[in-house]
This record gives sequence, C-alpha cells and structure tokens, in this order.
Amino acid sequence: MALKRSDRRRFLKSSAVLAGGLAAGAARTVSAQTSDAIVYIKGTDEIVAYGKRSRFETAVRESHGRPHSPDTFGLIKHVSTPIQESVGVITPSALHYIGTTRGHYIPDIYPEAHKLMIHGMVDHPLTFSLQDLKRFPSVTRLHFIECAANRPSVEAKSIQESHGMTSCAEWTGVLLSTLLKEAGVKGGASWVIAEGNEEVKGTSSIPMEKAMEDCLVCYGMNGEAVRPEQGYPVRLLVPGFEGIFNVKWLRRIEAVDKYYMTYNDYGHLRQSETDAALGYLVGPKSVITYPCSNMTLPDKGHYEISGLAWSGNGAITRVEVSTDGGRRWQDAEFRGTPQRMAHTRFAIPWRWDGSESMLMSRCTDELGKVQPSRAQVAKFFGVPLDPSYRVPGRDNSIQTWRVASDGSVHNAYS
Ligand SMILES: Nc1nc2c(c(=O)[nH]1)N[C@H]1C(S)=C(S)[C@@H](COP(=O)(O)O)O[C@H]1N2
Ligand SMILES: [Mo]
Repeated sequence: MALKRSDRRRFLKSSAVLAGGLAAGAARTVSAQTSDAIVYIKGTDEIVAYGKRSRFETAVRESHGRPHSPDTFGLIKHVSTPIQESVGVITPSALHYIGTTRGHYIPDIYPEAHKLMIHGMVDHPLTFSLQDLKRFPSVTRLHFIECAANRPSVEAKSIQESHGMTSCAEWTGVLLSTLLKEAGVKGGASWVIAEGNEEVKGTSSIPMEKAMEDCLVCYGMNGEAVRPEQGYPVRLLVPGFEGIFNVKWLRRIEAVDKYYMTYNDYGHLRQSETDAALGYLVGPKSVITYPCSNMTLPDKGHYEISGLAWSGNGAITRVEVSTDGGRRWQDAEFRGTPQRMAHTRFAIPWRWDGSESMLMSRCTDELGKVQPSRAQVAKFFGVPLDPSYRVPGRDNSIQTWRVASDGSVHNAYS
C-alpha cells in the first residue's frame, strides 16, 4: 500500500503515540530520508554478483593491538567480533571472530588437493577429499565458538574487547562419528587428536565420547563454504568446548588410547587427563549487548535491553536481567528458540528514569547451571575479588554495565 507523504506522517505520529514517545526520533529520520532524492549504489554489477553491506554500516573486527594471551612463542593472535552491533543470533561470516595460535597467517588451501586423514586405532585408515565428505549424510546446526580468553575485564575498553571472542554461525558438515564409524574405531581407543594444516600443527586432544557424540567436520558456514579465516575448506566443530578445540584447516584425526598433552593443551596447562577433562566446557555465560559500554542513551524513556546467552552444557533455559546491580531480577524473553550450544538472544523492556543504573544479565542452562557472579568465580579459583586479577581458568562471570545519569554507559569493572 502506498501512503501519501502526509498520510505517512500522520501514521508515524500515531505509532509514536502508541509507543509512548519511543518512535519520535525514528519517525523524523524516516520522513527526512523519504523526502530526499534517491541515490543509486555504484558498482552495482559487482554487488549483484556477490553482495556487500551498505557503506553506512561500519562495524569491523578488531585485534585491540595486542595478543590476548601470548603463548611461549608470542604468536597467539585473536581478533574480536563487534558484538555490540549484533542483532539476532547469527554472526555474519565476515565478522566472525578469528582465533589463531600461529600468528596471523591464514592458510590459502586449494580445495581439490585438500585431504582429511583418519588413522591410528582404526580398522581401515581412510582419507577423504572435500567431494568425498559431501557424499555423506549432512548435518546443519547453529553453534557458538568461544575462546577461553573471552571474559569481563578491568582493562577492556569495549564489549568487543571483553566479550567479542565468541561468535555463532550455522555450520554444515558431516558428523565426525559418521567418519569414525566408516574407519571402524578399535576397542580401547579413548581419545582423538585433531590436527590443522599449518606448519606448526594446531593439535587438540578430544575424548572419544565427545568425538562420537556431536563433533562436526564442517565445510559449510552460514550457507556457503567455510571462510578461509575459519578453516577453509574443512574445520572441526566441537560444540560447547572452548575455542581451541575447534581445529581449523583440519587435515588429520588420529584415534589413540590415551590423553596426549599436545601443543594446544600445553598452552592451556592441561597437563593431565584430569586437567583436560575439567578444562573443556564453556559457560553458562551471557552479556547485555544493548545498551553496553561506549553507548549513550539519548533520553529517558523506553528501551529494549537485549543480549546474548550461551552454554557449553546445552540450551539456555532462562535469562534474568537486573537494572539495579543485582538486587532485583526479572525474567527476560527469548527471541527465537534457544538451540543447544548456540547463542540465544534475550530481551526485556526497560524504562530508564534517568538515574544511575547497573545493568546485569545472568543465564541458566539445561543442566540447571547458573552463570556465576565475579565473587563466586573469584572464590572458586581462590583469588582476590578485585576483577583486575585474571582468574587462571575460564571466566564466565556476570558483566555489569553502569548507566550514568547523563546516559553514558560504562564497564562497571573499570
Ligand atoms: N588449525 C588451527 N585451528 C585453530 C586455531 C589455530 O590457530 N589453528 N586456533 C584455535 C583457537 S585458539 C580458537 S579460539 C578457535 C577460533 O575459531 P575461529 O577463528 O573460527 O573463530 O579456533 C581454534 N582452532
Ligand atoms: Mo582461542
């Protein structure tokens, strides 16, 4: 239905009234834009062939000028997702965070030459080309990946720096169990070692039970081939396990009869099978992405507080939000259906009265595990409460944003 300009103004005015003044600013923007002459995008043929976003959308990945946790060789390089701009639950492939432990080099792999080998304690060692993998029954699932270094912090200048090392994509591939069954795992094989294609191998040890449960050998990401930064042409997905297990540029899986402390495990101080077993699962964790630090609320009035929640234990079953620093909590709503080991969008309406507010979210997963406070995490690791002390393990504690009375939003830790 085409509205005349005056009708449209009247329509926008009445919807603004319905929303209690909320849409007034938006209404002005809309009418200003529609009255301008239309400008067409240059280079249209190229964009028709393979799209790109509007030139007005400028969010980019950031490395924050430092490795997040330099390893022995100083080569860990992690680049974060602009999570403050996220909507829904899927991270666009071009903005998926990048975690590499071998500097910033991205292997440029010729897909037709790439092979995945499955060997070790199996009846028939096998190699698969990309085409071979695509002949097996496929699986498509939404899953997050999160680096172990992702955490609230005193120094973090933005949510992108503290929480941007997690992303969520729709992954397509073959279940690792399908390939392992094809090769025939021998009795007594209790772990697998997964290796990437780099010169220094990105190797991770994964318990056989997990390998047979839900690990995915992925060639697809968000409806197209996995991006080179994410492991083109094939990467392993180990749903809910910390980032480093999700081996990119996957070329070798070896079935073995014991835990091996590999290069990756060493970096994470998993010196024994027990350390390893304790060190895997991520979360439950959540963070409010709107509003968050470095934003300014333009006015008192209505807002929708919105954020992301995720857990390595399965689906998120509940998210609570507090606007008064944790004294009172209210249940948020889910936007979409929570998926297992996937980002879940939550939201709750909020009327800001102009006074200083402390925004917090805390989630619960299908195992009934509740996201801890900083105090609980500090107590668990036996470290001082002061959040400038980095806990020697993953930190899934609650993030607090402080909304000052001028509307500016800050990291309450700093
Ligand atoms: N082959 C290989 N796989 C790897 C890495 C690597 O350096 N090489 N980095 C790991 C780390 S530390 C993380 S956090 C995740 C990040 O996955 P992403 O870059 O797709 O976000 O990949 C893991 N898989
Ligand atoms: Mo990582």
